[in-house]
Amino acid sequence: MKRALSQDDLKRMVGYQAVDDYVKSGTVIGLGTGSTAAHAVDRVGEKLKSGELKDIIAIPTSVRTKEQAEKLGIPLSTLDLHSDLDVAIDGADEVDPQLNLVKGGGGALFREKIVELCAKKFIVIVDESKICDGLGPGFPIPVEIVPFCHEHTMRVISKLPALKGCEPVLRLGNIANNTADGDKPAITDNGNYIVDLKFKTPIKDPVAAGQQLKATVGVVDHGLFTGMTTVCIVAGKEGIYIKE
Ligand code: ABF
Repeated sequence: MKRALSQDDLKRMVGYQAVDDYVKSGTVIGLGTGSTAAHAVDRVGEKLKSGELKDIIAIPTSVRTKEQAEKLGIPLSTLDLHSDLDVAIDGADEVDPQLNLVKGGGGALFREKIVELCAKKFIVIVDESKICDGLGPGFPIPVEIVPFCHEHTMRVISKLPALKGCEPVLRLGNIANNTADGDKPAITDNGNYIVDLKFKTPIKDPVAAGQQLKATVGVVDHGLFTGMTTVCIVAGKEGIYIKE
């Protein structure tokens, strides 16, 4: 009897597909963070080992991804040395009909954003559970803030007009854990805190929400990735499809 596909099978399918379709020899690539992106990183390692891919330089978006890539023997660099990437591949927490994203459930949103903005193509890989009609209620919007006066910054965020109705919750515990456990603030790879903004209804204007967050002193960056996606590769029980 055929085994039903698990969520991890779906994540692996899109991770492999993205590498097979978009990563060419002799290019500079951005490696995302999270359990879906980890499959793409594995695939790059596998193809380098078999000789199918050659002369890749990869920029990781987190310490976790850097460690995974090192173990696989993927040659790594930084944005300081390579500002122009051919392609970046990463997962997401939510994808809306305009391919705007919520990212940062894994706490790596700042490095993800700075790397993915430098890529000519940004390929988003998700299983179907991440597709939504509007960003906000399905997954809290993570915001990276500096620890100094963080309670003040959280109050300021809760009053931003485009974020009306949000409840800011300081993330506790391990950075990769988006359920608040532990009693100490989670610390990002950049030494900052993460605030998860909870919404009961979809954000009306994700671009304005992102702009207002970015203009707030104390905010490093936020998990709204608007207008960045080139294509989104989605895996559902019926197979893989592309949204662009
Ligand atoms: C990263 O990993 C994030 O920006 C997003 O928060 C998360 C998605 O996690 P997963 O692929 O494990 O569902 O891409």
